[in-house]
Amino acid sequence: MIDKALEIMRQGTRFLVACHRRPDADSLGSALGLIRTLRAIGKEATLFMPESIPDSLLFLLEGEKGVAEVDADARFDATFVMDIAAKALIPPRFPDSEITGPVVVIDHHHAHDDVGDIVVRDTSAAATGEVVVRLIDALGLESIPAGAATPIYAAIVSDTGGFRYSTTSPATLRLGARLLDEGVDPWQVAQQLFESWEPARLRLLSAILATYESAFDGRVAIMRVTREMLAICGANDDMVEGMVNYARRVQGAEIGALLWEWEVRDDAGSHIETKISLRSSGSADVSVIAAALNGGGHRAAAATQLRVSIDEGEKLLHAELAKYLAHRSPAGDA
Ligand SMILES: [Mn+2]
Repeated sequence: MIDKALEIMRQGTRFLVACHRRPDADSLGSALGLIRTLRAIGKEATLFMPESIPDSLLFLLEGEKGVAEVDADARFDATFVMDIAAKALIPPRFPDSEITGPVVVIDHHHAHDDVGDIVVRDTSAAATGEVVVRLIDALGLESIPAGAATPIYAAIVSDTGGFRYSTTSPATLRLGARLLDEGVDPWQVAQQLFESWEPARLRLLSAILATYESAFDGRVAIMRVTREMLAICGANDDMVEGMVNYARRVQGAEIGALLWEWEVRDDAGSHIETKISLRSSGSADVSVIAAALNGGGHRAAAATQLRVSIDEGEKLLHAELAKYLAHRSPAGDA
């Protein structure tokens, strides 16, 4: 499908580029990389940005003015959606198909459903940013277009956990080197992405770490975050992102889990549901546990959201963990 996507990029003139719902560094970085590539080949490109961007990613915009809504009479030759594996992740207020034109998905996940009219999905890529570079090369451009290198680098650094995850391939590292050759400042990106915490976030980390409990003889590390903890710390939900990874780093823990009280607002007011984020430190496949709880994800990272209290959510999680771990030896070679 990459040929079809290239044909659309070459033949069209006006494009819309969107991230997935609640954009992260890979989604936004690859969107900006693609936008600056489209402009480099003489096209018009608009960033569709219906939600707020986390503070840690604002540096990537560099003056880019996204639009929160698209005019009813706007017509695009195609709309790209970056880093999206499921229809449920299409952003809010996504325009109708007569406005968007064909929807082109650029992604690296294993798909959950058939989102998109044209799909460029490379599951060997560590990040969608890496797929964008494949498009740049396939277009025959001699170098990474101006303004594209830093967002693409941020996409890759973020999705590989700083070139640490097993998805980091020789090609990923070569691409990292190539992006530094293009002038990317690695510390600037790392500092913005990982080392610019508001004080409230550090207080929240401290509160979450204090809830740590070891379960199943240390094979599972469980932490939680409640609305009350967020309020006391002056923190918001965006700041919870990534906290589950601290559970994964406990020695002997095959699985790290974070139970998260989540406020759902709807016409009837608001109510509390429980999100459960799961991480594997290696061989455990947490997508199996998430799927048993009506969620999804990958082997290494998965999640679900249940219409239950946090205590009830913990009970349900325990029951699924018990089933899953019963079939595995603690050494993890089941
Ligand atoms: Mn990604």
